[in-house]
Amino acid sequence: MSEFNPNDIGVANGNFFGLPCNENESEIVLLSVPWDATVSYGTGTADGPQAIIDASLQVDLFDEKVPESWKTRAWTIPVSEEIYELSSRARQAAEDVIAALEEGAGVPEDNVSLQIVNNASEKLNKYVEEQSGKYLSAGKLVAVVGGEHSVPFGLIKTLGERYNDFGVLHLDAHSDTRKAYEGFKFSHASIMYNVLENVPSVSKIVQVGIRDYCSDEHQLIFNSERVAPYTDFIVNQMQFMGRTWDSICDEIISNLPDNVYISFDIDALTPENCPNTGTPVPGGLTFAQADYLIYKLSISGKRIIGFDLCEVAPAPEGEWDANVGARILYKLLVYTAQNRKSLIFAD
Ligand SMILES: [Mn+2]
Repeated sequence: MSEFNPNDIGVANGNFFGLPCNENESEIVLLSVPWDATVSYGTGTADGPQAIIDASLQVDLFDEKVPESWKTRAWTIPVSEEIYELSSRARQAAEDVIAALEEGAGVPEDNVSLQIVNNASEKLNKYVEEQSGKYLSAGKLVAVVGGEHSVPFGLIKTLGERYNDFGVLHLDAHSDTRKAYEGFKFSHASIMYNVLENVPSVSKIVQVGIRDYCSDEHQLIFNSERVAPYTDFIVNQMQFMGRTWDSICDEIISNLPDNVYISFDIDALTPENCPNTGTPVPGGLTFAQADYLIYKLSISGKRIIGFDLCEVAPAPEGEWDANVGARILYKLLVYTAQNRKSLIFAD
């Protein structure tokens, strides 16, 4: 710590942002989950965590609202090769399933390829649950970096066993409340459906930015007392009629209980911020709006208990997606550190 100069360029020490913190010293652990087994459109999110680590070394560690942010006690669990390979194998099976569906053929539940994908997803969930449980038991805060949006399920489920009541602030272009999309039980498009079904301690999911979802999802999110939908249209309408983003953020946050988990799908942002993500959609939040919403939550008096960042897909020809992803991740990390106070190294 004493030799670390936050004004220098980041050092590739395996940690996100090259932060000077080891496993023992850490109070936040970042769990990379290189997984894109069930993506329906563009692949590549399995390479997200490593690309964000690489891009994160270019992020300036100073944040005007969290001046000591470079002292955040965050350590990064090394990216698991085993999970990356399991994802690649499951992805091949998933392509067989998607091809059959696109030809109009039905895919029964006992289809071999479908079972390979669903079994792989169960294994992944177990891995994330085990890692989360290990570090939560050690008193640390756990955050997941995906990978596609199915990956934080194990963390949210594990938090559900430790908290009686918490909310999810869900930023996304999609509602992700489909039941077993394309037959994949743990699809990226089903993460919030699976949370509602399997994690009863989640009393409220507040969705922001959603603008591409189906009629069944509309029925569910507008009729469930456990969901507060702030669709992109609703939020834009408020602004067009003169509401400020500041007051909309306050309203969004007021729907959440005291303990809050943040689930950030990068496609919540406008597509120029994530051109290579799996399913980019026009519209969405600007970087500044998303930053301000998370910041406001962090100073709202509510307690952030974990977070994820998913669906960042690096482009073969440039690092823009990973660059934006790294900056969102840094905001999530340092605002959480400030929110939890004890997470900063004392001088
Ligand atoms: Mn999503």
